[in-house]
Amino acid sequence: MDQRHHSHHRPQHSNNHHDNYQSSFKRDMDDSGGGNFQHKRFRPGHKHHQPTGPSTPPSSPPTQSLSVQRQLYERDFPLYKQPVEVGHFSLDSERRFFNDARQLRYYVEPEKSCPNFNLRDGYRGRFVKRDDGVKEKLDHILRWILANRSKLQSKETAASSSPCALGVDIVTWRGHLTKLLTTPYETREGWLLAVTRVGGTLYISEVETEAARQDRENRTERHEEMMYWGYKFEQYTCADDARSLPDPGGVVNTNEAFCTVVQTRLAEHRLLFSGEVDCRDKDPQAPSPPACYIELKTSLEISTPKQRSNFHRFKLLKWWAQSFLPGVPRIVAGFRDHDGVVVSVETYHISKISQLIKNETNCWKPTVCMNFCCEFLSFVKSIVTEDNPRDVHLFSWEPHREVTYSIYRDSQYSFLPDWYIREIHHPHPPQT
Ligand code: 0WD
Ligand code: CA
Repeated sequence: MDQRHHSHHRPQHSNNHHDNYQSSFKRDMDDSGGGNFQHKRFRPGHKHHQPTGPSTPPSSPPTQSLSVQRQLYERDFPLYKQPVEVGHFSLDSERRFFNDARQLRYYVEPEKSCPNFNLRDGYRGRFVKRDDGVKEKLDHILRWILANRSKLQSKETAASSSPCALGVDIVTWRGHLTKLLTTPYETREGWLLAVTRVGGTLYISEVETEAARQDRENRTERHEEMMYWGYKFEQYTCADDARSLPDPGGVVNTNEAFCTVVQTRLAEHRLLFSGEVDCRDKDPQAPSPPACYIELKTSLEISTPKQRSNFHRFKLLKWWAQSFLPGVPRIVAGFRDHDGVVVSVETYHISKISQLIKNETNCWKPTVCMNFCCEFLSFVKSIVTEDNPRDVHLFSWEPHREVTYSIYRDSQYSFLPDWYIREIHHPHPPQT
């Protein structure tokens, strides 16, 4: 077992995680007449010892694009602090926000290992689907921030009298970070990420690509139904409280959600993000969140070596990235046949996934995912220096390309609502 992957979440004290740093920033101009730092920075493949501190000194001119090539990110696993749950919220059947855990559900292990859940049941008559044409952007997270500002004003922030009002560098959805982690291995779907700096914090919110919009508007009936299957599996395995049982006869409403809000650090980037959590361990003795949380998945049953290999190379990458980020330790997967009948249920421990995929040729590496994400965040910090809610830097990536960006003011891309900007500029209300 690779020890580094055992200690994912633990701060690494021994060697500087910036050792062995190879820059993948790329300028669109010649590296002529640059200072010492630039010279090192842009020599491809050159290793150097970067001093600790900000990765982009103010003297360094902003770079124009960021390479996504895997080999640039094959270095030591970066520091990723154990994610801490700083709060949570719920969205009800009408998508209303509540600053509590009313939507948290409890995992109930299926009676048999071969449970025979029919995931098609209820699709026609007991399904309320969220309108995915409505773009909520970061609104729910922003609501949570306003309701919980005192919890964010950490001792650390107060002591350092940081100019950064929230005490974090990045605010985003976990799903956006998942996309960043998997980018070096993604060959099909690009992304657009809008970034705005306010009070020293960078807010990152996804913009739907034109291709994604077309896919969404042209889904087949079969695809629409299959999207329901995952939610139906949740209903078969989750109860509303620790003492009750699942109710497969109820309505599936995908407006409902329970989201955890976690704080962590990736190298020098202090992150605050939220992610939807399917359920928790119902044992009251279970470890505290996020360690008691369980991610639920469904996937086509694996019948051939080729299918197993593809599952390891593509699906486990996404599953690992999504749960690793918030520190969710387990995934329970329901394997189904083509008719939507679950034929087996298996548990995956996140900490064991890198071991599971080791013998796969051409496989993904956790360190590449994390180093790319880290470098993307450094890239964004170096470019988005204006602190203005009206400004958006739109970072754009398509498979086989580099990450590039464009700049907008008062455009369709502005995403921080007035109610948030007004409140966040007020002095932080005294704690009661
Ligand atoms: O409007 C949008 N485009 C977005 C909405 C973008 C990002 C997030 N969201 C909302 C989702 O509606 C959901 O409430 O944020 C919450 C989830 O955020 P996340 O955890 O950062 O997203 P992700 O990790 O991609 O998805 C987690 C789960 C999914 O589980 P699976 O096992 O399929 O990965 O959130 C659900 C889904 O169950 N989910 C959604 N539910 C309704 N509408 C959506 C969506 N658009 N996206 C993910
Ligand atoms: Ca899930």
